[in-house]
Amino acid sequence: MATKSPKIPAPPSQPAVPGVRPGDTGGSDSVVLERRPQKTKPPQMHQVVLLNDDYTPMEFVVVVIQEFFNKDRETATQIMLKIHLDGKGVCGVFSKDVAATKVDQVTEAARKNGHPLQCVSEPIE
Ligand code: TYC
Repeated sequence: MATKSPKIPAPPSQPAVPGVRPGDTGGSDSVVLERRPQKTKPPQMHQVVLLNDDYTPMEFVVVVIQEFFNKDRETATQIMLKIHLDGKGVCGVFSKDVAATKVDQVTEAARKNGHPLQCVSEPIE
C-alpha cells in the first residue's frame, strides 16, 4: 500500500514582515522592524476651468455648471459671474481622467448648442 507523504508547505519567498526573516531575532529576543519610506504618491489632480467669451449665453453656462459639475443654481451662478468678470473660473477638481471627461462633455454640449464656450483641464500643485 502506498503511503502518502505529508504535505509540507513551502517556506514563504518573502518575509511576512519586510526586513525581518522568520526566526531572525537579531541575536537577541527583540525584533527590529525597518521603516520603509512610502513609495506611492497621491494621484495628480486636475482643475477644470471654463473660459469667458462674448457670445455664450450666461444661462447656458449656469446650466452647464449645474449639470456637469453638480452645483446648485446659486453656486453655478456665482461661478459663471466670476468667469464673466475675471475671464476664467474653476468648476471642479478631479483625477486626470475624470477632468478630461468633463472637458469633453462640456465641449460637446457647447458644440451641439452652437456656442463657442471653451473648457480646459490644468494640473494643480
Ligand atoms: N460673457 C458671456 C456673456 O456676456 C457669459 C459667459 C460666462 C460666457 C462664462 C462664457 O464661461 C463663460 N454672455
